Amino acid sequence: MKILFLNGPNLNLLGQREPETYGRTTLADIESKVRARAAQLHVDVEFRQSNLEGELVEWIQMAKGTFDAIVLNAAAYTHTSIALRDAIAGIGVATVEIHLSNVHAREEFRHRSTIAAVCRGQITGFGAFSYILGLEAAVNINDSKNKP
Ligand code: CA2
Repeated sequence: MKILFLNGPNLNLLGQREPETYGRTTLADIESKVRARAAQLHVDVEFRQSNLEGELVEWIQMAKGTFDAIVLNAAAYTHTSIALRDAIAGIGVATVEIHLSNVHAREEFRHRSTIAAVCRGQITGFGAFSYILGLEAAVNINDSKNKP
């Protein structure tokens, strides 16, 4: 099984700024934690970050036929992007929406997600552990799909 982790704008700054909201863990630290758990679960992961909406759209499109699931922290594009929503809806690859912070406990504009309805579910508020929960959810979706 292959899982694609996609990270949206500014997540490359994790651990360097706003530690009160996002903690001190860097995206590279999170990737290491995900890789360690993925090895235990015997799944392959690919981890990418982009500040560009179009690049994220292209990565989602190319996941079809290559990856079994996507775990997506779309960052600010979560709240604005119809392009990401259309890409997810268009490929038919199970996608799990994740967030470090609890978006529902923050500003009103973060309560709305343009992608939630086309994702299999949403994991929000568990810090770096949201990525591990996203991984577990993706594996569980795939296992359920392959059960007779
Ligand atoms: O909680 C999350 O994971 C978010 O997706 C993070 C986004 C935010 O726009 C979403 O509402 C919730 C922001 C990612 C930017 O992260 C930064 C990290 C350090 C310094 C500045 C930004």
